[in-house]
Amino acid sequence: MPPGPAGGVKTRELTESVALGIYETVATIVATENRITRGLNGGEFTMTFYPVRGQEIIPATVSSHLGHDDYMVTTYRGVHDCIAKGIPLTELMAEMLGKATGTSKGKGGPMHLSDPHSGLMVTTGIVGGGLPIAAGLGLAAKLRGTDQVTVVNFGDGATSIGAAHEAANIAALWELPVIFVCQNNAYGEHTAYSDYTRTASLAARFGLYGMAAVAVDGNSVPELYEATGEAVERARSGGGPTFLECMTFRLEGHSFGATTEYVDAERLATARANEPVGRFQRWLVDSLGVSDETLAAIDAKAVAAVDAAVDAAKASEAPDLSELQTDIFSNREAVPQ
Ligand SMILES: Cc1ncc(C[n+]2csc(CCOP(=O)(O)OP(=O)(O)O)c2C)c(N)n1
Ligand SMILES: [Mg+2]
Repeated sequence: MPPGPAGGVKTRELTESVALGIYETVATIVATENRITRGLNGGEFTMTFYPVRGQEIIPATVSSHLGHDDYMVTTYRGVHDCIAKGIPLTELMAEMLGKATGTSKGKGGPMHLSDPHSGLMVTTGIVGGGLPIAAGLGLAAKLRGTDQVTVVNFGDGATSIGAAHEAANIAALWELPVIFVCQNNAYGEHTAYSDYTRTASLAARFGLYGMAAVAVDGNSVPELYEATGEAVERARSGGGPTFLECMTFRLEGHSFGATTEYVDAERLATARANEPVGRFQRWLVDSLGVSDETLAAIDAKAVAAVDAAVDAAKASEAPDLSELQTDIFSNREAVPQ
């Protein structure tokens, strides 16, 4: 990627047009999850899938401050991040369905999405593995002298992994342009937050490395918009990293088809009543005067785009067998055949 200005700097005012842009991304995320769920439930296709319900607005909002040249790193629970960063839907769906027209010719699949063209650099299934990669991307941008920002998304559980702390420490020390976005959904797989740590505040814990760190309501677009805007501005202007603990709740099981009987029923009911997409819609209507018809039109457009992307992906071929060992090693000669 050539060095140069990222070009995504926006004003921090959450205007109607910015808010509706965020809503378009949210609607696409919702339509994608609904379409995948329908396809999996009906046996139309198979894939591993990690629901993102409850976390939709976090990347949609942070990405409204980013440009194409900025980087993002995410996890297996990352379809919302991939969409928000701008991976073209047709290539995204083709990759998730293992087709040759996918971002990695169908060889990465839903757990290993990568599309450097849109800045979504890596998706990893190694919990906590994204943070050191993000620190490396941040260091690269700093050494090249660009103003590119790297956003790394990870779960609350990842903060119990050593690599996360190594990355946070070095990012703070070297003032790297990295934003650590912890999507705290209150669970690490089937383990509740309070069953794996006594840390009351992850923001407070990571702030001790010497970087700006704040907990935000991960279900509030205005709050996220302000916090993520400040973090992007700081990183872009050489002010170093930020840790954002975005508080939310996982509304589905850990993975597609998994049950939630271990989740506290009262907390789940409260979280469902406060779920971020409906809350954002109400805010758009009540605070900005956006009409229900406008939102419905955005929803319909998103559904049509996702349906078309899935249709195109389904019509694509699977990768040819000859592709099995291509694009894997940078120096294939050095690999024993
Ligand atoms: C290094 C490593 N350890 C364990 C696992 C198994 N594992 C998969 S998902 C998960 C939970 C991670 O929780 P969190 O970071 O909160 O992310 P969430 O699934 O809630 O998005 C674990 C432990 C893994 N993939 N990688
Ligand atoms: Mg979690």
